[in-house]
Amino acid sequence: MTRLTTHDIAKLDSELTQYNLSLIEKTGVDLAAIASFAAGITRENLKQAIQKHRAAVVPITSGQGIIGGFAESVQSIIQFLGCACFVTEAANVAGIAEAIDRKASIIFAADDDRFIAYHVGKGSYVDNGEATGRGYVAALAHMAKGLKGQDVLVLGAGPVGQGAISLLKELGARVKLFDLQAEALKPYQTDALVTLEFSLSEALSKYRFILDATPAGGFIGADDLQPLAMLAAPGIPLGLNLEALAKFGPHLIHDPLQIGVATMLAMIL
Ligand code: PYL
Repeated sequence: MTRLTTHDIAKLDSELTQYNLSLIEKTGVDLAAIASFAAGITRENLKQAIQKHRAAVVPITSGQGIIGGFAESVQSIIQFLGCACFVTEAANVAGIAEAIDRKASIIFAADDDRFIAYHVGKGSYVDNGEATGRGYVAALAHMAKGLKGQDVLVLGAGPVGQGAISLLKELGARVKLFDLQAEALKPYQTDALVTLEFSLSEALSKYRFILDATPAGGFIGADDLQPLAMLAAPGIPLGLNLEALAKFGPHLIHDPLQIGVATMLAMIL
């Protein structure tokens, strides 16, 4: 998983309303609708369930340490969806204890390897990778006005790609999977619903709908894609180069945290 920088999330909270409007423009629905679709609940269910919860975000100092603005950005996305949320004063285990003392029902926390939402009552958790993959497929499905029976190219079979594949299968899409690591493809070699692709350039030109779940940046050029290509790209940095971004921007879903965090909340409730 690529580690975000403070720069990646600098204006996230102040631009959430504008971001939500751009989602509606591209997909026809808002962040709450995308997250609830990914979680398999209605937007109304999400709004009702949220009222019963209070979330905490606990900063974690392990590994490369705290990312300036990360906890506050997660908090702003959760609050934007209408859920009460606070960032604990303390970090790490003291922060977890503070969250529980302050009656948090859901605890969000990320180190350099995992980012999870933990449901205190149920004792279960949701992983950001799976949630992000499902959330981005939900956005792509709305932008494409449905993916049933459609070929969808998934780049990357890591946690995000795996989350994406699980929802694509539920939607009846025909999954085409590319990954540089043969090892990552092993679980799908006997999967009848997934076709493996071995040439990136061929796959990019062959499929209109693309989910880029790789951590590689700038490897997709404007001429690599079909003229009517639609892309959902959770990966940081962005896989499209600047020329491709200029051409496909209106049909590209890409953000550093919003869809992933919103879907974590919808899935954990
Ligand atoms: C969850 C993000 C999405 C993309 N990359 C992931 C990342 O940057 N993970 C590291 C998060 C570290 C957070 C730090 C803090 O501020 O609590 N431990």
